[in-house]
Amino acid sequence: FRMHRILTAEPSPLPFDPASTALVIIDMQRDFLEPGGFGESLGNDVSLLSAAVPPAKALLLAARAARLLVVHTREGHRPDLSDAPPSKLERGEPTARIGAPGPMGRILIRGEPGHDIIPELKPQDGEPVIDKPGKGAFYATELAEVLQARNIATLIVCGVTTEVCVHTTVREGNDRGYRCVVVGDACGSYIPEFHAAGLAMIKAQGGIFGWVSTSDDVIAALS
Ligand code: TIU
Repeated sequence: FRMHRILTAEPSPLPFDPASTALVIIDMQRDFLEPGGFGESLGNDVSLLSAAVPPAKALLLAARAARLLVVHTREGHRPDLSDAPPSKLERGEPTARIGAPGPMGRILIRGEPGHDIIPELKPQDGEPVIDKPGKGAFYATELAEVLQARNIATLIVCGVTTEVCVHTTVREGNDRGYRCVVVGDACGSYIPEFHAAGLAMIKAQGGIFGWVSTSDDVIAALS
């Protein structure tokens, strides 16, 4: 057992202790990754997210083997939509709005099939699942309490989408004092140039709000 390990990352190597590190998997839900859900209702080609699944699965298996805390998040709302602000419900010109019926149940609603995490990344017993009404995983959730209870200092973050929920969560985490490292190939976006720019923004200016690494480098550091 090595107390301190070094993760290869940009803009600089990141020392970390597995005992105080969590893998946070953002919103790998059918609603974003499969046709007929929220992502497609916004006009997106959801197949653009599928490349992130094998690296995220490999990361999940490595994190479990290294006994990291694994946290899964899901974006979604109460069936009565009481936790969804009108500004979110009314936004844009979607083909179907949040709460509307779709092939995977009501769009972005807790308890519906589309709200589930994809089968490849199904949470195990003992892995907290954080339900979040917003884009950031800290806003209006128990995430801070879950991390504090385990004395977590470093967050290894992956999921979808890079520039929306991953970015918002990392910005929130950075301001709360967590060292946040984003695993680029285990993230995905409907807009490839935003994925690339999103990763570049994090690590620019000396790592202005985090680090960027790869699934291979994280797995090597954990093994
Ligand atoms: N999880 C997440 O990123 N939610 C979004 O709405 N992302 C989009 O890119 N639309």
